[in-house]
Amino acid sequence: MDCIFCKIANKEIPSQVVFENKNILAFKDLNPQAPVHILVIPKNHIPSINEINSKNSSIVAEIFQAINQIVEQENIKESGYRVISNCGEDGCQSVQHLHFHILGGKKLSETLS
Ligand code: IU
Repeated sequence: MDCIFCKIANKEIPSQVVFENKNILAFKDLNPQAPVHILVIPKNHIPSINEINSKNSSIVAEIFQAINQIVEQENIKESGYRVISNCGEDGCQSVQHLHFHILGGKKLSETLS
């Protein structure tokens, strides 16, 4: 499958990895929108939130546990941060492999849209 985040997960394309376990990879976003901008992905291909179901949803809990470790590691746990997953065209999802943005390291905009 020609998916860039699958290739990053498989280490066919290099990335700046900040966290990894059996099912999850987290790496620095190539085009950071905040001092801390990390993407957290399942290693298995899931296109977006739209494809989360009873068979694969446990990965979402695993990802949020990983996020909890990552924000501690990146020293933004106490100051705060934002987690975003864009979905579909109106959500401006540009990579069709489920990913969660962690943004922090500065006071973020109050507007979400
Ligand atoms: P989006 O939610 O699908 O718009 O986010 C995709 C993100 O993936 C975006 O912030 C890109 O900068 C980032 N990214 C990356 O870090 N490395 C890549 O090789 C590619 C996109 I393609």
